[in-house]
Amino acid sequence: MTVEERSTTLASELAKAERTVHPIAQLTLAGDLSLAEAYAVQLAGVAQRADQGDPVVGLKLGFTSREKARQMGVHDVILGVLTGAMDLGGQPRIVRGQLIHPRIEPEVTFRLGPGAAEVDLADPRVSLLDHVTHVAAAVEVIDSRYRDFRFSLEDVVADNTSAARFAVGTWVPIDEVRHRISSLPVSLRANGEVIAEGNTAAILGDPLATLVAVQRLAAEHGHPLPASAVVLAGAATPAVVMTPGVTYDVEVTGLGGVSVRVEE
Ligand code: OOG
Ligand code: MG
Repeated sequence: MTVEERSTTLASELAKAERTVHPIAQLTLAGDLSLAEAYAVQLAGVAQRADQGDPVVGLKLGFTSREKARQMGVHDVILGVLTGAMDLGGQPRIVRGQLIHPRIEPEVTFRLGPGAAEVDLADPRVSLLDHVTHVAAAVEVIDSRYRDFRFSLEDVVADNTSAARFAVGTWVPIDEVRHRISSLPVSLRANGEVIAEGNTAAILGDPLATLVAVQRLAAEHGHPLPASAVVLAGAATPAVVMTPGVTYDVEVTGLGGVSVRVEE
């Protein structure tokens, strides 16, 4: 089997787990997988989605919060891809039975201007930071395709960083909040009760710093960057298991909020 064939095969196994809502064993239990190979599996999966009419709409970072990385037992920042089908849109709802074991994360998200898609991310004179136009509060719903939500760094990279769904609050022009985005309180409520609290400072010390990591990893592994990309900066608190019948509200003080409901 060639390297490409192996990537495609492993990507198909992960896609099947997602489609059938049936978790699989970690890939690294069956054989060695380097980080570069894991990114190749991830990007093979993204190419399969695109072939099926589900386009790339953005990128996401994982493990940008130390607490979050500790929760999952990993040690490095990872990059994943967001596609159109993951966007929950204006009335965010999770349909029971479509996801394996969803968890919710309160996040901050950036929007890049259309020009960002044209730049050479490997060019040291280029800075994705200069392309940020808007910022918003966001929800990410992660759903590992691995049994028990357990994985190594390579496993979770191959599984597109557990990306499953996301919802974005109202976009705010970056210039209105640039000076205070590095330290805003973040809360997550379940049916009105606070279940997690954090601060945007937990996201690499400053959520804007994530653009540097996105650029580095995207250049290194060959990630696509669409026009007007959405970039999820990473969770500000550890992820929380989602329960049917519960409405979750994320609030980033001074930036906005977004809610998602899990159907009964
Ligand atoms: C990987 C995804 C982590 C974040 O915001 O840190 C992530 C996982 O924990 O399953 O999205
Ligand atoms: Mg996340």
